[in-house]
Amino acid sequence: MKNEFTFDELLNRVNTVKVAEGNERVRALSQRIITDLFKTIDEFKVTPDEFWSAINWLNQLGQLGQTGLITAGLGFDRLLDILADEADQKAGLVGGTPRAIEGPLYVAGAPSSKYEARLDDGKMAGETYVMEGVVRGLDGQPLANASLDAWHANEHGMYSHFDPSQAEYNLRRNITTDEQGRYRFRSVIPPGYAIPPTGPVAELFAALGRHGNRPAHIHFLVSAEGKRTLTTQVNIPGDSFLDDDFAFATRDGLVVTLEKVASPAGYESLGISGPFTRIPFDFVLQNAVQADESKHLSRVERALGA
Ligand code: MBD
Ligand code: FE
Repeated sequence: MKNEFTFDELLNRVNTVKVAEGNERVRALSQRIITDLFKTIDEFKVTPDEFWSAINWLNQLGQLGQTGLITAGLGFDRLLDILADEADQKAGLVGGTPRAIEGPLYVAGAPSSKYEARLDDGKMAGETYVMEGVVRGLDGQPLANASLDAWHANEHGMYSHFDPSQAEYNLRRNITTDEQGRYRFRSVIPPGYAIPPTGPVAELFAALGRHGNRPAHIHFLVSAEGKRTLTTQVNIPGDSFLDDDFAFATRDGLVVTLEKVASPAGYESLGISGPFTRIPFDFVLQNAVQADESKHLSRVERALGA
């Protein structure tokens, strides 16, 4: 037994000490990350004050539930999508609506209805829109009984559940497509999103000299029997952050077109009584390769084996 260590001896000891096999993959990944951090601290001469302020920052981040904001802002969420796209390409799984990151603000269990829904509570300021279209397979066939979750921010760029000032499930709904695979919903066009102005995320972005803005967007989780569940977002055209998203999540094929509609005819059941903006959009789902790909699950639900 020897308890005096050099840098290399300590690193080796940390990375190899064990009383059981543990999990081989967890051991390999943590060895790599610990080694990289040891080297970073040494090469950059990280001081104890710097190290402990970073640990305090991490604790704050976790306490505030903002880890998912940091993963998005540092590009990890988009990285996973790029790697998934590359793997799909190699496997010949191409076509359909492109995936886009889920983000940290999904909430399961939104009120559900057949074919149509209203997302806003009638109090949100802004431009009324109806987004509508068909959920299809790659063969173009409409998918009846597909399940579509839609969620977006309010006029202050805030999401219900995370913003206590909003009612439960405000601007969040689930829609089941009708026999022709159609869906439609009414809401108010959201503005962009900005990270909370104070706190650990704002501190890091200030230190990096970066902004924390996302262009206006609407999130979707879409699933159907035998199809691959799609997580995506569409963007509202004209936003100044469209090509400068802090989460690197906007995609070329996902900027919608806005149509001005003068007459509410045909939209009365959504409570529309005057001019509105129509957003036509079809979702195209790939075939599922494995059955569990069809489950209507968010990223964490999937990871935890729901
Ligand atoms: C959002 O609204 C969002 O969609 C992402 C990806 C990160 C932070 C806020
Ligand atoms: Fe969002």
